[in-house]
Amino acid sequence: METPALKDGAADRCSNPDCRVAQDGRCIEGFGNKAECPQFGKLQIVQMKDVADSSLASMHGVAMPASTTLTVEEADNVIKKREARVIAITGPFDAGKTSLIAGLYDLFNLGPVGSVAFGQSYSLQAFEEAAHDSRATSRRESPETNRTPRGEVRFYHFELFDSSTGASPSVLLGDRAGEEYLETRSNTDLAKGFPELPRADVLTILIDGQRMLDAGQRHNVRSEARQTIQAFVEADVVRDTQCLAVVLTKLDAVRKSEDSGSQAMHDFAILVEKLRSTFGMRFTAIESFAVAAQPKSDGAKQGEGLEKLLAYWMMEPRRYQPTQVTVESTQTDRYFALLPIPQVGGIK
Ligand SMILES: Nc1nc2c(ncn2[C@@H]2O[C@H](COP(=O)(O)OP(=O)(O)O)[C@@H](O)[C@H]2O)c(=O)[nH]1
Ligand SMILES: [Mg+2]
Repeated sequence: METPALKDGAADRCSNPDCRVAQDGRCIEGFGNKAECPQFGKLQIVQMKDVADSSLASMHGVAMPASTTLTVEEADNVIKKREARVIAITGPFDAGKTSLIAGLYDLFNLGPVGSVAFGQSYSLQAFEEAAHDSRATSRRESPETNRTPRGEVRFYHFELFDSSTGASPSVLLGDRAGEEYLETRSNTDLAKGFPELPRADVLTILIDGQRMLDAGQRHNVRSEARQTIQAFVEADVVRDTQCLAVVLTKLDAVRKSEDSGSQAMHDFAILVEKLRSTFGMRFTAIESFAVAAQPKSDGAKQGEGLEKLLAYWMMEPRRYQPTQVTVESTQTDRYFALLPIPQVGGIK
């Protein structure tokens, strides 16, 4: 796996964690010209051996290969040890969940996203794989992707710095197969086995812009979204300390469709209002966003809308505090039963 090189305009950084070139301009390898250094201008891959004092390295009994996605247990260790934002990215298959994660990673490769700069990641290889897959998929006509496997949530990890607030949290993005979220509509108890939901500071639900263009599907898309949130509420896995982000994806396609684009936008706005009136008391805030994480046309810029969504994700949360209890991640029902009552504090 190649280390991802930064593109033009990227921040001055070196993938060698010992190199201070960004601070004092001196290359630790002694290269006179930064362009000659094979490490310069690459994102930093965090190896477990390099982070002796890190939250993950100091975990007991968990061996994690470097740069992959995190399990629930590993994510909990990050949450316990440092300031974190947990984002559950939900929505049906093909709504654009993996593309959203990959699109954000692509933006960080170009430099800060608004006031938010990339620090490091425990999941760099996983981001790189998602981005590669997402770019390859976006070049194909058929929506065939490397499907997110069923039965597990995977957390992508960033450490970010927000210069507007001074916060430097870990951000954990939970990704799971979309079919599983849809299945909660007929069996709400399934949602109790989704550990990313009670942990989430921002529950993010994606609304597939492409499907919203289809008059035959539009109604289904809206009712799926409402029923999915309803299932989460009935399963008691949402907290009133959480924020909800309702995200219309594939904005480029929506804008390009002259006939149905404005109808799709209009219906999306109605959906958001409906969610506010039905679930407003259940969440700290409900906000809507429109994004083009991986546009296939010139209807939107690459990554359009992600800066605003990221700013929402970065808000200081009310916190879920994981317990010290360690249980097998397969015992999700039992694990859920062990979750403590969330602590209150932070935004309202
Ligand atoms: N037009 C357009 N297509 C997109 C965009 N983002 C994702 N897609 C496409 O939507 C399909 C599903 O994306 P994916 O991220 O795999 O969805 P997931 O199943 O929710 O993870 C793929 O064909 C993507 O190329 C976008 O911004 N614009
Ligand atoms: Mg996916």
